[in-house]
Amino acid sequence: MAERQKVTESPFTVGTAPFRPGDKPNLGGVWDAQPKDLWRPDPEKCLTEDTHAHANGLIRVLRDDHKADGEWNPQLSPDTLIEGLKHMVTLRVFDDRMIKMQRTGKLSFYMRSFGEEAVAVAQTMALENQDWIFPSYRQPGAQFVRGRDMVSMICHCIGNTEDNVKGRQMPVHYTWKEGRFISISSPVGTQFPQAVGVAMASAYKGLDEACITWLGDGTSAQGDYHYALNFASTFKPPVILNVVNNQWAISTHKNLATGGKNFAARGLAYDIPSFRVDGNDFLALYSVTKWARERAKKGQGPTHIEVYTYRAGAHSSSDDTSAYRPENEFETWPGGDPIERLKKHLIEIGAWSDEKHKQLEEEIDNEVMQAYKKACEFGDLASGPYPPASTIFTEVYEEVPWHIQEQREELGK
Ligand SMILES: Cc1ncc(C[n+]2csc(CCOP(=O)(O)OP(=O)(O)O)c2C)c(N)n1
Ligand SMILES: [Mg+2]
Repeated sequence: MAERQKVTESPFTVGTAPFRPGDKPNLGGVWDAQPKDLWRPDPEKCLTEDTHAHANGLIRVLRDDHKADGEWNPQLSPDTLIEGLKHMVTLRVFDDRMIKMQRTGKLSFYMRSFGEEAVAVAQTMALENQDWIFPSYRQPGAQFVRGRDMVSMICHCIGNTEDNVKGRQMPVHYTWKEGRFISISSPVGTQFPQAVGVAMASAYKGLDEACITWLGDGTSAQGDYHYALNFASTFKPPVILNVVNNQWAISTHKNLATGGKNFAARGLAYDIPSFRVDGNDFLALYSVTKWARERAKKGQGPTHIEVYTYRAGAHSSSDDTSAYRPENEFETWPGGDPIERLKKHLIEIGAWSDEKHKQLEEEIDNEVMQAYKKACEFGDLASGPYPPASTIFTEVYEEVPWHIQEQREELGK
């Protein structure tokens, strides 16, 4: 009998990260793409084929010298830019404080948006108030834009008696009805088909309401992403579909999530106008999202966007990046820090200063600490009080089924 052939090399391609612990990372110099490279198509008349260059290039507004340039410049007022900067700084300071709380045992788990602050902030600012937000766990910033009270956010993270979801969700898995901020789900990707479905419902009702949703590079390897794109392609509802390519899915590099050169171009095959945008450029993100919203309003259907960025921090408080990527790899990220870039732009146009920035950071840090103390009045992780155990039976069924009722009575004993 012939000996079974030994496979010495993998018979197929297995992607890996370009740099591993111990390597000297080099994620490239400054990007070749410049703001003047790509034009802004008419959102009402744009066909998918008009966006081939946009899906394979990179939309930027902020130049390397921090001046705004090109057709995609949204021409925002300094006040609006400062508002955006404040939301981003709030998110970063909030995240830093919360991770410290987690490290000292005051929260059970936490996830930061470090390096990706522009994403949810700029994109939510470009929407209308009536629009629906279907986030992943890395878009809590949308809540600051929509005005959610910080105390309420912290109560949720602690899971105390004022947690609006009564301890039923993991920390950072916010839900906020008043802000049309749909519950984050732990199984990743579910928000994509949901957003398309709600957008279809809005269109059916004749309402001017768009949906926006985000998922990560890793999650885009799941079926949910493709189901959503296929429905969006077929029914053309008002939805903005974002793939946040931050290079990593916990310890798995994006090279294992796609064999393609980028994520944006996948939308072209579904006949959806597709854009690749510098995710650390507040102005570019705002502008592309505004374009997509305008298109949705005109009844022209979905837009697909790759938000090109870098996860500067660990995946979550349970992750240790030193196991799989070089230390400080993020410092070589050519896209830079989104807060620094907007700050420098504001200084460039004479609307901001280093002193004002420092003062802002201090004010926000103080606000976060006050909010944390206030939240703890409703219970802390170590000593409670927590929502009563009976809440595991409430607000799920309109009519409680008999077997659940039995369990409820059992608990009561
Ligand atoms: C369906 C499902 N599979 C796996 C997980 C475990 N998990 C949570 S986050 C994550 C990585 C997601 O990476 P990505 O989509 O790139 O988003 P990022 O964290 O980078 O924002 C994984 C595998 C999960 N929560 N749900
Ligand atoms: Mg990712």
